[in-house]
Amino acid sequence: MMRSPRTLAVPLAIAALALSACGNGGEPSTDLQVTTTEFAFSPASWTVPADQEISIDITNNGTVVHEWVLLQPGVNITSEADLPDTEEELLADFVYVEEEVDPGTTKTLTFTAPAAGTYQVICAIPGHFGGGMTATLNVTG
Ligand SMILES: [Cu+2]
Repeated sequence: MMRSPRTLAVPLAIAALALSACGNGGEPSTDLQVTTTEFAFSPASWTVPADQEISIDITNNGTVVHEWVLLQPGVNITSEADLPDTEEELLADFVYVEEEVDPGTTKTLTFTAPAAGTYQVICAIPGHFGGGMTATLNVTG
């Protein structure tokens, strides 16, 4: 027996509500969004499939420049003191991919998702991690 369109409509509506309420709702997606403010990412977690091309629209609703910085596999910081002193060391040893966005603007960052795992996202502008700008990228295998 085929399901009638009517019986499908309710589960689909519930799924759509869940997606709009919590970013990508824990389901892997290659098309992400984030809003930055002082001092938070919203949402603060995303789920993507491993090794796929990912696109994230980063909208800065704050009043100062913010960054979306995906840290390298195995790198987790608990305070800004864990970050190196130079931009060169930061890029070489900590950053997987990053984008910087001016207030009131949106940029789209594309990158290839790393292997399955849990990765930290931060804003590396001084004072912002300490203010609360940390988030999680979950990569599913
Ligand atoms: Cu910031």
